[in-house]
Amino acid sequence: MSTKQPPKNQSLSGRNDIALLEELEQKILWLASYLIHHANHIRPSRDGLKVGGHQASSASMVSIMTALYFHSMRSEDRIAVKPHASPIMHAIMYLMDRQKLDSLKNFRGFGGAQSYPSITKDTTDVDFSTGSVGMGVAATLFNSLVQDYMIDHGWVERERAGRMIALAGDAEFDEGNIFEALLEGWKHRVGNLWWIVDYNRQSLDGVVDDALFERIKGVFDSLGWQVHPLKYGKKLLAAQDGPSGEALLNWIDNCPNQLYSALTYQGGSEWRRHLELDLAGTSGIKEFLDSHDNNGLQAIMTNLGGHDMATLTEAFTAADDGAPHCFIAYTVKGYGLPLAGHKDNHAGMMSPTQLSDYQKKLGILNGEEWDKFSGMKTQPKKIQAFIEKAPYQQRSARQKATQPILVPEIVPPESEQQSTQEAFGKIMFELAKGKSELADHIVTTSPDVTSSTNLGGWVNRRKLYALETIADVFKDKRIPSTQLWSKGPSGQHIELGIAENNLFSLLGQLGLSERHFGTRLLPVGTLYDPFIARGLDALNYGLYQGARFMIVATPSGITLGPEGGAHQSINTPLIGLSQPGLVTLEPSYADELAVQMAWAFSHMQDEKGASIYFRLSTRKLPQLPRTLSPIQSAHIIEGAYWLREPKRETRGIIIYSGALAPEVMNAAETLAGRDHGLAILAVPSSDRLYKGWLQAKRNSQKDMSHIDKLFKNVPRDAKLITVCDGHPLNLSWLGTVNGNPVIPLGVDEFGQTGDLVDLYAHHKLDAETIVKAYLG
Ligand SMILES: Cc1ncc(C[n+]2csc(CCOP(=O)(O)OP(=O)(O)O)c2C)c(N)n1
Ligand SMILES: [Mg+2]
Repeated sequence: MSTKQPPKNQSLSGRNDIALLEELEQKILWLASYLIHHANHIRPSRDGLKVGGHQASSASMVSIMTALYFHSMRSEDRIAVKPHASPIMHAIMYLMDRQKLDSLKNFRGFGGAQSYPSITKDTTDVDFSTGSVGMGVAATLFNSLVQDYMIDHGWVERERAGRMIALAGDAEFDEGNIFEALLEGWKHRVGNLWWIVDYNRQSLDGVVDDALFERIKGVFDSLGWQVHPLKYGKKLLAAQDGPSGEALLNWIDNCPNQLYSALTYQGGSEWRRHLELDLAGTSGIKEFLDSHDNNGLQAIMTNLGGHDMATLTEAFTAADDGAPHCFIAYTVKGYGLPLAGHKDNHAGMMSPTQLSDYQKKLGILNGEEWDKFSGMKTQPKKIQAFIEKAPYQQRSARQKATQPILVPEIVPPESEQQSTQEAFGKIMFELAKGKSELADHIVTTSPDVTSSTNLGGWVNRRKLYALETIADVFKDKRIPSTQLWSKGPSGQHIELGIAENNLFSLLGQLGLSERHFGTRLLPVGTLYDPFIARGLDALNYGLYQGARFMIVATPSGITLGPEGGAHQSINTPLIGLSQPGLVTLEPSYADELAVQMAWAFSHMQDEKGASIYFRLSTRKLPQLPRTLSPIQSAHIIEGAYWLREPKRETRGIIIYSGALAPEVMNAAETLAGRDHGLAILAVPSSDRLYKGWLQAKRNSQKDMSHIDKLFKNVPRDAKLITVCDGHPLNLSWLGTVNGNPVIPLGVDEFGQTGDLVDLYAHHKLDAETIVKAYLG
């Protein structure tokens, strides 16, 4: 992988005060351990639940994080902290005067410092939320790609590029999303990326396989990363020079992870016993052992690179070339605590007695547990000055985009017959052709389904994004193709491989561009609707972080017919309905889509807005000959409008969403002669309708919700026949609004191949079933 232009180096001279860093490290470890202890043993419990926190997982990260925050990180760098090391992050923020003491005291309490770093819930400046292991690690890679995009589009100065740093647990590398991301990163030649692996050789349940890291290292090597194993600290390296040094380091190299962990837990006397036995006869070993007491022996045998300040700071300083770097930092889980090395220590916590002994050892007086300097040898003033001078402290407050980006008029494409997917493609094409701020800030992406989701026209105009210009060979050779897809730094479409996880991870970072880089992007990602499930955790992760993006999922439902059951989506409307941070829209007609898209681009920018999920279809529907009135448009945005209003004699209402509109129209035609009271309600967004209703009910607002208003004249005994190409729950909730009886039509079993006539009949979504339901 070629390296990037290295970002401007801030001078780190004079920062190399290892002793002070070591002192700070001890203070941070204390504060992190104590804030967990306080939450579990001191703060009164009102519900009897264990509060938790991870003292051992935090301890293994303490040296790395001290080195980074107080020495190596620059103000532009962004960091994803291993979820269960959040106490270390909170302690560091507290020392830097960026975290309130009250929040520490309320760790894991309501409104307090969060269990896992959270952009939206922590009050400090968190760069990446973490929690679902693997997600935060991959997020740094995608944010690096977004940074390149921002630089190439002139929104970030190249010299101000930050390093994207992930602090990962070793067991996080069991998560497949990391490897999916790595391959994608290689394709896009991402750089300015540091992944620092806390190689404590332990996971939640036990000890990690000895050889695992060799394999993982191989992956990084083959993908062009610079890999830096930080195995031995300076003391161990110095011991190497002694007569028994080589033998000693060989012994450590060959020591199984399980044994190393166990000896770390047991301490000096056990190290001695094993070394005496295993290295008996080695020249110089006796002298080596005799020259260290048990504490000294424990210190030297656990002097791993990931806890050695000089090793860490040197390695970080040397890695300033813009390339992707992976540091495999050997650490001890529970480092410096009585929990060190024990395989069951993941959720382990120091007992009050152990904590009190630890406090005494550090010289922290009773009552001074939260004091920033208590027990430290160096003068508080000197420490304070050191903390203030850390390059990280030059971070300025997050920039906010000043003005929302105006959304130009979106005209519905004209055609008597068209699908919503087609209409989406045409709208995007028109935006691409036109000159608007909106179009310039849109960035599209798709996991290998760009053309089959109808984004091809947009890409023809706005081109593919790449670091360097790459010619379109087909075009140059004058081979006719509908895809004129040249690549270059000004392109606005980021092409991804098939992994949907990556799509959502990228959208999550694109959707945070304003937070990270001060300029808002409007990301639009397309995929097939059923494969949303493939990337659900990444989708949830992006939304949890507050990212704003638009997903266009198409085709959808059983309406994609011949593609069969593996491609037919059933429960996606319910995912949309129940997912916080996401508004789900499922129009039937091109004019509805146009109204919703214009609204959606604004809503994505609204402080109280959300991300958007369009569920679109490839079925061409005869369009309704109409021009929408402002009231109709407003109703479309609210989620529903009457196609045929109810009357006093109404005994049934057909309510539908999406691609099944023709079945409803056919049923209405059949019923036309027989029943004059038939009403038809179009629901282009069950989600908007539901949320509006829920909010009004919960707030017992005097204002009626949109559905309350629409249902005002609906007779109480009128039957609601709900029709959608997805799980029937999507619309059947409407029965609870006024207690009307419901006949919920929809899909609740796996699909299969077939044409629409057979499939709709099989799933009981055809006009005949609707008529029967109405008359029955
Ligand atoms: C997706 C996901 N699965 C499971 C968990 C529960 N979990 C939290 S930490 C952990 C083990 C992590 O081990 P490692 O990454 O080595 O971190 P360490 O505590 O050793 O530093 C697990 C399984 C989680 N947070 N996220
Ligand atoms: Mg681990």
